[in-house]
Amino acid sequence: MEKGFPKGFLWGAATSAYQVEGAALEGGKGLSQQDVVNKEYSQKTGFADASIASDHYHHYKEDVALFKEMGFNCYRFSIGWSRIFPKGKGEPNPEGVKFYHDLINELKANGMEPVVTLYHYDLPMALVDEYDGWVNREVVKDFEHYARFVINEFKDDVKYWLTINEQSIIVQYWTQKCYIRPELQDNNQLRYQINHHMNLAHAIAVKLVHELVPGGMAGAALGYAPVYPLTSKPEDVMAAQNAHDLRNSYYLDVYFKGFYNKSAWIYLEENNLAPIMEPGDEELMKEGISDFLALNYYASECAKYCPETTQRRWSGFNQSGKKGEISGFETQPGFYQMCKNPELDTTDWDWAIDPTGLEYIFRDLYTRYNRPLMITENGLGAYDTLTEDGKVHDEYRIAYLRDHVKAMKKAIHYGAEVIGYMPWSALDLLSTSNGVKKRYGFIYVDRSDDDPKQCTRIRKDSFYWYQKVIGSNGED
Ligand code: BGP
Repeated sequence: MEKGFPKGFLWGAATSAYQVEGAALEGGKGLSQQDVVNKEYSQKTGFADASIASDHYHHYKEDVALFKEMGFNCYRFSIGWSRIFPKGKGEPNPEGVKFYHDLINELKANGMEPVVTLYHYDLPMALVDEYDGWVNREVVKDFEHYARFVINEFKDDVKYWLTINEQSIIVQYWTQKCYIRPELQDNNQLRYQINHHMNLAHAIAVKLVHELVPGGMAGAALGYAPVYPLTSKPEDVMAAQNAHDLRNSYYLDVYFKGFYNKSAWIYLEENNLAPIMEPGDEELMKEGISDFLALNYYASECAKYCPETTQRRWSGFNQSGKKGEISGFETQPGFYQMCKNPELDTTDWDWAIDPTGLEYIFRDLYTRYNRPLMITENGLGAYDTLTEDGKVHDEYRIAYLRDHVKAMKKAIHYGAEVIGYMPWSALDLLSTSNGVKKRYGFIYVDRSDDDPKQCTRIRKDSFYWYQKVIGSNGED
């Protein structure tokens, strides 16, 4: 008989501060780089920006009540650095600190374990203005000040800490995830320099959790996609391995071994992309080994051979929400070229739908790193529509999530230790690339154009489906 989900399994869902809170300049909050990046992007595309998002800042009690109704026993959210330190450093903002205490108290009172992300793309803009943010090593010191304050402040109520969200995706889409001055945008080495500073920040946060939180556990939330070879030709298989080393192991080896993946490092060095390290960095990375492996899994990827003469390019993305309109695939000359997997269907935004990939990575990663696993994001972005009877029939989302829950269960059956599932997203929120048009939530947020702050909450069909899944501990 197939082994089921363990008792006490963490069932919940995820959000991040700037994508859900709104109130971008209320309660003493300072601007974050996402407030600025999104404002510029929304002016170009007409998509919504982060100023209102889902107005969770004002609706958090209602939201937590809905999470409880779904049966959540955990909830992943992030703390907005610029809500705590409006200028990125200095003295904390009492109203911001109070907001997160109120939210955490509400969660605890309703039986939910908070799973807290320290950093989800939203660096205080003041630090960008002062020294170019993550580009400058100075940021590590300010991150430490922020992380020490937050971990200490919430240590009695928070056991699970996620340090930094999706470093791998930040490297790929750095001008979207960080505010980068136009004059710096041609210097691609900075992608990896930023990532190196984040690795130092990550290690510091893990150490702080170990120092300050009795029984606390810490790890990064990594955006992870297995890479399949386009064909079984050995050169394609090698290209897939190269892509796996540079896009996955480059991060995981730091989190679990404390050093950079060798082959990825050699490729970066040979191509003048490797970060500059200072004495003591490797020691620090070795001291910040993660306790668990938190993965954001949406899709698998595919790679093929490409000769050294090919032009380098970085990941493109699909902005239109019409299949096949992806703007290009990452190409690392002589190493790999990403491509479409002809075997898999995709979402409207060209993300390959692959539940088997989840079983595959869980089994592989548990064998390789032997740490508890959790999903901190997984979900289907779609143009949901509110029907005339006030309902949202998102059977496509139910199908996607059901297959991924089944895949997780199979991985558990084959021995992987999986401790939690927090799909993206608890409620509709601001997409990183498509405003509020691309939705992921179990709860529909109806933003009226006349009164955007209204943000009415409506239970989707997937809400009721997930309620049953949680109620039966994954058996439904
Ligand atoms: C992950 C991010 C989230 C989230 C999700 C969906 O990369 O951690 O913040 O937004 O992807 O992406 P998108 O909003 O671009 O559809």
